[in-house]
Amino acid sequence: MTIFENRLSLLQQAHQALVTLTNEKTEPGNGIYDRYRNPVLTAAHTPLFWRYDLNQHTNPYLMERFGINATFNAGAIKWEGKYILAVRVEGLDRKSFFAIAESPNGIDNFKFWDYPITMPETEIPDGNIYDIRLVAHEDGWVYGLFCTERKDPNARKGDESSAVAQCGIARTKDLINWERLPDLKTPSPQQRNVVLHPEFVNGKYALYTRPQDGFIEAGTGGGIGLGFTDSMENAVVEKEYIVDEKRYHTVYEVKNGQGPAPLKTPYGWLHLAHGVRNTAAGLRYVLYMFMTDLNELTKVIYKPAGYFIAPEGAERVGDVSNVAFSNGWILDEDGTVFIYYASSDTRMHVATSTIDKLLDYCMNTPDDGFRSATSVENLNSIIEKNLSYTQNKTLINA
Ligand code: M1P
Repeated sequence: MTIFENRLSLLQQAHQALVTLTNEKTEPGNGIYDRYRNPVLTAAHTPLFWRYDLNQHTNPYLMERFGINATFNAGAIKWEGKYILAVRVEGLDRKSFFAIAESPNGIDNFKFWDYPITMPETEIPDGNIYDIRLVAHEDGWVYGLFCTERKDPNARKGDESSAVAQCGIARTKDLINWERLPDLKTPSPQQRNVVLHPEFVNGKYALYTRPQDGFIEAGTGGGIGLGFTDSMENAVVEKEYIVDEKRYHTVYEVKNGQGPAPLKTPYGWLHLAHGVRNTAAGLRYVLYMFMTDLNELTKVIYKPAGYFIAPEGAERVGDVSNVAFSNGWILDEDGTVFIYYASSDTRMHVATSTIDKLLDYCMNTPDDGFRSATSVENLNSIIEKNLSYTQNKTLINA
């Protein structure tokens, strides 16, 4: 057996075992959602025929020719009965692109389509594209809004890292052929985490934005914004209304950003977002939830205190450690919600819940009183109820 044949056989066995691995819930969980034992996608899930030249004559050592560094921050949609992720795939060269992976059940057996998405460029080519949010809008198109990053044209000589982030827009009818539209224009010098609301609002398209002063710092940007545009073919948001602001001593005190598009429920729009705080160990990204009024989209009506999902165990370590990030979820017909989140800018996971549980979580979890004393009040109220209930039960049983 040649080196090539031996390596190919080992690689194929390992890849096949990985992509067909059955996932299972980790019990007992917190009652709000279930986490799963295995990530749903890692760099090793990408097809061997992406990473290797499989011709023995041109690649006798069966070397990687196009290494993949990470698969993370995926948009999500249910499409023709399949659970679809539009994954941010990052090569060893640091460039991200999008590729579709599909699963029959949403929790395992994700397989990449043969080719990544060929995203057309605008007149000013993108340096890097990432974090796509997929939305089936009521206008009939599936939109992909993503971050397009380009070198800052005003960077001083020698500064090779300053960049400008803006919102790129593309649309499709088949997830294969994408029409690129002009980038979103807003009053903010930079934008990331822009998400299309799935319905028209007073005949306009509504967009969640995240105004930011610099490439990293949100600065005076304030929080998750909402703006309106007449058209997506020339999307212009004149004014951004801050829906959910960053705030001192919370999990979103440095910055925050809308996750996937919100889900419509009879009680309001259900939002998943990420919040960032600073620590001695660097930035920490967690997910949190809130709800907005069905008709007044800028009005937050419920917001549980603290985080919903934080990176746990092995999730805490990766290319950018201590990060949980989500830009995709899927609501099934039976009310199951598949929450796709990435850990530490490295790999994708799923957590499952239901609309009923997420509503219960949002509507019945105490909100943040912003002081230690208010947290103790919230805790005492739970303790008092539980203890009096337990004592009453003891009396009844006596
Ligand atoms: O590295 C963590 C995340 O940082 C950015 O998110 P935000 O704009 O909120 O700071 C993004 O680059 C995101 O892709 C990344 O996961």
